[in-house]
Amino acid sequence: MPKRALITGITGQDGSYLAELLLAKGYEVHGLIRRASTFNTSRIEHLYQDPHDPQARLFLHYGDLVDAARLATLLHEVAPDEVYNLAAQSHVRVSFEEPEHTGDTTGMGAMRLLEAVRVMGLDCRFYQASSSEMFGASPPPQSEQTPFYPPSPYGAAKVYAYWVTRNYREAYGMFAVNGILFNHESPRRGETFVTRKITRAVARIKAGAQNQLYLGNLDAVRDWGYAPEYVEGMWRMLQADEPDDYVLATGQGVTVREFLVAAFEHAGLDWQKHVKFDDRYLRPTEVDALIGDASKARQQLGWTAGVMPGELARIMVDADVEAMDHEGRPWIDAARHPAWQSHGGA
Ligand code: NDP
Ligand code: GDR
Repeated sequence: MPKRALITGITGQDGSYLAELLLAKGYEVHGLIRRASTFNTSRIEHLYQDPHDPQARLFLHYGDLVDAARLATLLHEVAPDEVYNLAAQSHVRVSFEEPEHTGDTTGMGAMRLLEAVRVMGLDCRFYQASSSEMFGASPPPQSEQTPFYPPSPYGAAKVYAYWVTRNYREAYGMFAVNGILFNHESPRRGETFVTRKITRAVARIKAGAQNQLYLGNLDAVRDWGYAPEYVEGMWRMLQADEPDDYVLATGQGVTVREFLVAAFEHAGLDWQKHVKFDDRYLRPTEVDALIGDASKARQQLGWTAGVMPGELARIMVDADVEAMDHEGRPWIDAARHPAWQSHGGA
């Protein structure tokens, strides 16, 4: 019998890479998706299999982390060996605008899923997508021992989810782990996170489809790794002999400005001619520096990051330039549409 995994957030950046990884390992993969009025499965379209096909190993199910009853019925139906809780309202600045929704999905959502596993009496392993944002103002390097000081409603919700995951491990003996992941990016990164916003703008500026790029704080330091490597780390955490919590990071910190320079230079552009400041992209409280110490994951899981931030910037620019070449004018026209522009930045 193949192992069976349930992934919440399968339509997101990490969910799509994790689904790929687990399918390649022979798993049967079940994903929770939200009903939307338009298709929201573009990141996993290439993995789609007709469920009528007897060989199909990817199955999608409607549901939402705010709907506890649905989580219970779905777990009963799927009976997974491994559950990966990747779903969240994951944008830090948006969490200041939608603090209650963020708390409900990013924080309470994890508890609802853990509780559904418990009441259904399932013997399965549980991964919680915890975040370096939980460290907030605690100075780098941050490790599993660093105290949390969450600087946003998103960070506070993730701290709740972290502790409730540990509590279910300690109270009920569940194999429940926290992966405390530092920023990780890819060509599939959401367009409103700063790395992708930059690399996408570079491609559009190069193609003449855009001239200016508006950004907020360029001095923040982040530890940016490559998402496909991080989902491998998630899987390794669930294969360990004992449940435990692990930091995944590159250990290298760079400023937003340094990432920006690397991305523009890779495309032969001068960033100073195109980048402008806009205070709407500032946060009420900012995290100055996140640089992770992933020694524990290296020693106990044999996991290390291979792609460092400079190479990551080049990978992402190349992918956006290529996508721009393929998509051509209809894409440019869509991007000029006023409705798109009003949703184009966060
Ligand atoms: P994305 O924002 O790309 O994906 C989030 C996913 O969650 C999407 O599939 C989204 O669905 C889904 N989702 C949102 N709200 C709900 C809900 N109420 N019910 C069900 N599904 C929901 O995030 P990433 O892939 O980048 O990150 C994955 C997880 O890891 C997140 O929990 C994030 O907070 C955390 N994390 C991410 C890091 C990073 O650098 N990427 C670092 C540390 C932690 P839809 O497509 O319908 O919007
Ligand atoms: P972050 O990522 O908040 O670290 O959360 P984001 O890319 O949003 O911001 C990184 C840094 O860049 C600065 N910045 C801007 N950010 C955005 N989004 N847009 C801008 O225009 C801009 N200008 C400057 C920010 O102020 C910040 O300092 C990500 C998410 O994936 C979380 O879900 C995850 O938990 C953490 O990483 C680890």
